[in-house]
Amino acid sequence: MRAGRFITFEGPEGGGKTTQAKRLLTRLRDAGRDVLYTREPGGTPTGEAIREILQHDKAGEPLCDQTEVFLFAASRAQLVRRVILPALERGTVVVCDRFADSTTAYQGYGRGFSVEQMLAINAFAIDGAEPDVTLLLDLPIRMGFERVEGRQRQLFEDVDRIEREAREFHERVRNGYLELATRWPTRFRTIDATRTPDEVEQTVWEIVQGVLA
Ligand code: Z5A
Repeated sequence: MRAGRFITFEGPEGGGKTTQAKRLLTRLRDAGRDVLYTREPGGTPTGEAIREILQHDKAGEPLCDQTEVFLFAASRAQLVRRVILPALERGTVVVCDRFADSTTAYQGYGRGFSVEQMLAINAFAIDGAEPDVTLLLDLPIRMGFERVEGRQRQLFEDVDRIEREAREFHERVRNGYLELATRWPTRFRTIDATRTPDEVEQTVWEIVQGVLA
């Protein structure tokens, strides 16, 4: 039985997913909701170890594209069963920073694997744990990269493996997300992420209030 609600943030680089997920968490807590923030890849000890391999080649060898698909799916399978489903059963509102749609967008549309195959792998990994709503923070690739570069300078972060992909890869990812939003118009809400953080937060909150009502 699923008493909670499952909200995911998706989109290309620098759309403000983490910023907005954290702001939403504060709003939900202030409204008296039991909430949980998690992220992909990661969110469990196994998932965080996989994240290190995926983002920084921690295994010490270049990853094959097929291996990448299964590592994202493995991290997700663990997160769903250990964290997301138990929380939803307790009645918690789960906010997840990226989820299965990231695999369809990045490995399907971005890398060029069959989208239907990515959907089948996702279905196996999540076993019915579909989000109630997916907030797609959409913005031009150049703007997203400028924002991420600003954050990396500020926090002395490394550029990760997927961020180093060519601009065309990220354009395919963005267009892929927009196609997914057309394919599932009830679950997806596309949000103009070029606006200020406060404006985006307000739109997110209006959508989420509708979902929780
Ligand atoms: N990936 C995949 O390929 N397949 C999968 O199945 C999954 C993931 C699950 C995860 O990277 C990578 O894995 C990601 C996709 C891939 N790679 N790429 N490329 P991550 O978890 O490290 O990071 P991310 O999810 O890609 O997040 P991000 O794009 O780097 O950032 P963001 O969360 O969207 O944005 P942010 O950190 O909230 O904001 C970025 C900066 O902009 C920051 O300085 C903010 O203060 C600023 N900001 C935020 N909002 C605004 C607005 N509205 N205006 C101006 N400035 C803003």
